[in-house]
Amino acid sequence: MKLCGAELRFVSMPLVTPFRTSLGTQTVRNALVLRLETSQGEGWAECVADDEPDYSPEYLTGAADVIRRFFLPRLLAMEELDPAGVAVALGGFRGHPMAKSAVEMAVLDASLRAAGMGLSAYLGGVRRRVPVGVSVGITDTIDELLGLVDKYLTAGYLRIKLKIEPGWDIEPVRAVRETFGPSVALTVDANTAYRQSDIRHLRGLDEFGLLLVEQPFAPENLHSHARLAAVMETPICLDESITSAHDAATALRQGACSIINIKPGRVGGYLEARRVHDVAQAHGVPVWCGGMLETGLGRAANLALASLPGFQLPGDISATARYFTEDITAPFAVAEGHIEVPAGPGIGITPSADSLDRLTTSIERLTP
Ligand code: SMG
Ligand code: MG
Repeated sequence: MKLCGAELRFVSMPLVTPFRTSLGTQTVRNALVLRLETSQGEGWAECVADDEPDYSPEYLTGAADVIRRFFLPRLLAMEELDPAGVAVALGGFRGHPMAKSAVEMAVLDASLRAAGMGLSAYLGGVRRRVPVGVSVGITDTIDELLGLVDKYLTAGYLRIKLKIEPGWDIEPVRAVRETFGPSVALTVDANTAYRQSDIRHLRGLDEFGLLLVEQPFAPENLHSHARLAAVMETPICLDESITSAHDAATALRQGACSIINIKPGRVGGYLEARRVHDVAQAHGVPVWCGGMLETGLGRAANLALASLPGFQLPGDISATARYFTEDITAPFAVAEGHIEVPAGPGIGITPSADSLDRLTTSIERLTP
């Protein structure tokens, strides 16, 4: 396969409600959509970087820049391009996993579309539909939080994840537990908001029977996660800390986590995500698919990833309507707590031209 050209597009999608985490409040999802033109047809992808470098060091316009300035010129110069070759060709460029993941995803889509194979089958998926959960942001009041959780449980979500930060942890978790009972699968995600000196406080979460506590400490701080894991009954799950299969092996060896949140963008692509899954499987550790408020493109590909056997917990792959009134693709809906894995070739979905045009704020074309 030869790469012939590319189109980089920014789209802007307002959120149905603001999404607040310990990192800040988001009211719009600006996304970078990539369309590759190859000798065998086109491939689509999105880059999941945020506007600002807060969740990770990457940010959206920076990702677009590294893609246009370094990644695409290198790939456009290659005679033979295949999905596994993308990470190899871009290996000399350090960092930028979300930008690399977007490029690899578009090459995967083009190549699998040409081969008539779906991403789930290619990765080794074993499920036609996957169990899903929902991530609930920090709210102004406990009442507001209870209203949201009630709405999502009624919609059928199989797991509720509460965003926490110092000052918004024990009380909201207690209120949700007391209101909805012990059978609700409940987790919390701190997005690195705590310090090692908070270990005693965090142990206070043990009484609520949570499935896991996600990323309480800084990404590079495996040591504090291991200290917490040693004294807490609730399993520790890492998100921001795991940027490769190698990281996953290191974290597991150090006892820093016993569950892993896999996000393809964070680890540099779907192929590395598969390797993180394999490392976890080899350790008998469950994984689940994280979310970055993806458009339908990333949502489709994440559903394929979550169809692998090691994805044993519901993912942050919610219905389109949880975030957007209009998406660039057809919407995904939840039925009985599950979303169907797209069955078509490649990532199994393409943008709808009308919606894509309506939501696009800028377009740029690249040729050899
Ligand atoms: O796509 O449903 C989604 C978002 C899920 O909470 C979610 N993602 O740390 O797991 C996480 C966050 C990262 C994005 S908000 C900064
Ligand atoms: Mg997280």
